[in-house]
Amino acid sequence: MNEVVKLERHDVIGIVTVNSPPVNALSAAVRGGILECIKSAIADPEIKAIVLTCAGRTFIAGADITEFGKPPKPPGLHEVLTEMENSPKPIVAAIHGTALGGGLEVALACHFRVATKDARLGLPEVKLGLLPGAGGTQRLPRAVGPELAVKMIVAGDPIGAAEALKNGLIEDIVEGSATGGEAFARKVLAEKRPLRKLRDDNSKLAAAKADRSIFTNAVAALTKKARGLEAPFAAADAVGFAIDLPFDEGLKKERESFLKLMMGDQSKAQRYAFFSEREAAKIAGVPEGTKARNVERVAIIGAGTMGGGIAMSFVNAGIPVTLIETGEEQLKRGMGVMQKNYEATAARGGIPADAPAKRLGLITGVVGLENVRDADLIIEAVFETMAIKKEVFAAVDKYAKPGAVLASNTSYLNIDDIAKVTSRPQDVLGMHFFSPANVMKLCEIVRADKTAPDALTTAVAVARKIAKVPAVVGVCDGFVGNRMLAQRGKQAEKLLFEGALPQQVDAVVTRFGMPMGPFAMGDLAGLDIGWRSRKDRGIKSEIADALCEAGRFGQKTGKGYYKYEAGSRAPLPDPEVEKLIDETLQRLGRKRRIVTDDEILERMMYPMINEGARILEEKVAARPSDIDVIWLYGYGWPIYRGGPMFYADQVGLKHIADRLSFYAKETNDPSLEPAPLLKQLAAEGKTFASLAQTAKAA
Ligand code: 3H9
Repeated sequence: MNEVVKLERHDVIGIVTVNSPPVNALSAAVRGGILECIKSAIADPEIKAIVLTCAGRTFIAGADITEFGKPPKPPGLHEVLTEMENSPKPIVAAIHGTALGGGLEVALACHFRVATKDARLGLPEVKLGLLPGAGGTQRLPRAVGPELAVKMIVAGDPIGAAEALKNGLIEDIVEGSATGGEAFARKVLAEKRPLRKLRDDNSKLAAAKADRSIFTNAVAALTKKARGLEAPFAAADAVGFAIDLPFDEGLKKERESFLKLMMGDQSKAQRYAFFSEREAAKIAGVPEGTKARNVERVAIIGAGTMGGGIAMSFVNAGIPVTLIETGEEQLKRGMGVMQKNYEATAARGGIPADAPAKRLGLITGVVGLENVRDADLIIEAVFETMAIKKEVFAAVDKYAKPGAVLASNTSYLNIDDIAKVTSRPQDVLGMHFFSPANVMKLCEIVRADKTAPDALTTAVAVARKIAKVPAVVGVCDGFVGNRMLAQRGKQAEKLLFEGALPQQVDAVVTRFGMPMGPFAMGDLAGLDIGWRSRKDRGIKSEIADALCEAGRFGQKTGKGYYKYEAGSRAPLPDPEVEKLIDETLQRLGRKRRIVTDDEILERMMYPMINEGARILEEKVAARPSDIDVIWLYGYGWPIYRGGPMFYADQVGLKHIADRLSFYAKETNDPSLEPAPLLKQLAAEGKTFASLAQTAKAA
């Protein structure tokens, strides 16, 4: 009927097929096409039942997110769904791939739903800072009951076909979506099944109407971790409307909440994060069509905390790993840690009971670097010392097969220097995982001077395959994330010398939405590491040094910037630390002043943003959004604030540049002077986002 939706007739069955790659999102053309095809099928006297299905890799994956925030184009999705639900002829949604968001809402407006066995169905709008806006919050509870519905809507995670069948979301599991849907439609006709309009079916709401605690308990559990976010709470309220209000009223209130969230800052930031993550997978400067090399086996050198976590990430994705250590003892210890970790997850119900054995079975533990021979990708995760890394890479160069990608998991060392000890610098790059590597999603892919485009493409593809979010960065000390973090650390420390306390600084940072402040983070990592490194380099940091001299190494000694009760990781403010800070300042002849929370926030955030601007100037990151992805997935930056560069654009670059100049003078710190790029954008009244647009236009 139009270029993206067509209607065919197989005798009495009308087949409406959406074909709008890549994910059949509900653009205006798709909405218009569906509406027209459904109307035609209803009008065609030969057609007795209708199947709605999709071509390509998936059923409709949702509304077209790129249309949000722009003037709406007709027809609206509601109009399409009303036409479908009111059809006098049965409509069967035939689902394969993912029926998500508006896609599932389309299916819920059909009278029947069938799906292939690997299909996934869900309402993930909350992850974009939204709630389902086309009846999902009203129809899903009527299909599966409010308890499961609120779980699916507030957590946003899809369910599989088997669970969907068990809970009444679909009627049947079929072999192929189009053929299975057609066969099911014939069955509906043969059995003269009555049309099931979910809007009119309140049977599954009765239990929650009678006992509201079923619903409220589920909501309380789901929103426990939603600190700072608006959408999960609005979504839970909307499911409540389904229980309390007639369908049409619930629908109206759902729509109001949806529009409010869509226009709000949080959803804007979350939609930006969605596209930034996908943009980051596109490597700047790599010729289009560059193919990734084949990776079937990975060797990981080092079975310590990082090596073990990386190994788990690969086997979790079903990719076999050769885990290499220098001795049996180290190997045994590393394998033991992984086993314990898997068993704890299985005990919590996070993975099936047989998963630990299966996953550990994919890891072959061996001693000796010659065992890298079979691997297509080799990741070095040994001690962070250049001399050791060089030794390992020289040996790996001897044994690795031609074309294998050689990656270092270093968090700051120069990959160019590492590549030089091999005869194949084109195959060498960095894959910087974040601790705990089996949990944290970020992987900074470090492009060295001579790294070949297809080696880079391989690293990015592999990272995505193991469910990491890759971001390509250039060589520099600390790469993007840790380099910016160092600026924050420097200011945090200075704030203590001016009168702030660790708990005040950390509270400002956590109130902003970060999971942890710099001092709690220091206690977690261990303060002795920095102390030793400062001693080696002949550098002093009076407060941190004094803490270490008093045996306060952080969580591992039960005290650091905070004190910790036995067995607890909760940081407790410690008067002894305040005393120690006072004494240190007195010794240095300094006076404490009142430092406001506003100043703390500015001095925690703006120097990092400034460093981000320098990183862009030096082209260590290709796009501001890549920097944001790094902070979102590597450091727990709150998703509803989009990332540091997005946040900077919201605050205004002129304000940030002015404040940095002010602090540079006020605290006598020339490193705080705004970077030339920041200054220039501020002067021109531009944003960091404008750089991405210029780059795209180029
Ligand atoms: C909604 O539905 C609101 C309604 O309740 C109310 C309406 C009134 N729109 O992820 P991939 C692009 S909110 C536009 O790499 P995969 C994506 O940017 C929506 N574009 O593939 C990428 O483009 P490019 C609720 C979209 O196989 C390409 O498709 N739905 C959309 O790894 C491939 O994406 C969701 O939140 C979209 N909705 O994963 C689902 N979706 O190639 C969001 C994708 O230029 N989508 N694109 O970079 C997903 O979760 C994943 O894309 C999906 C496929 C699982 C579908």
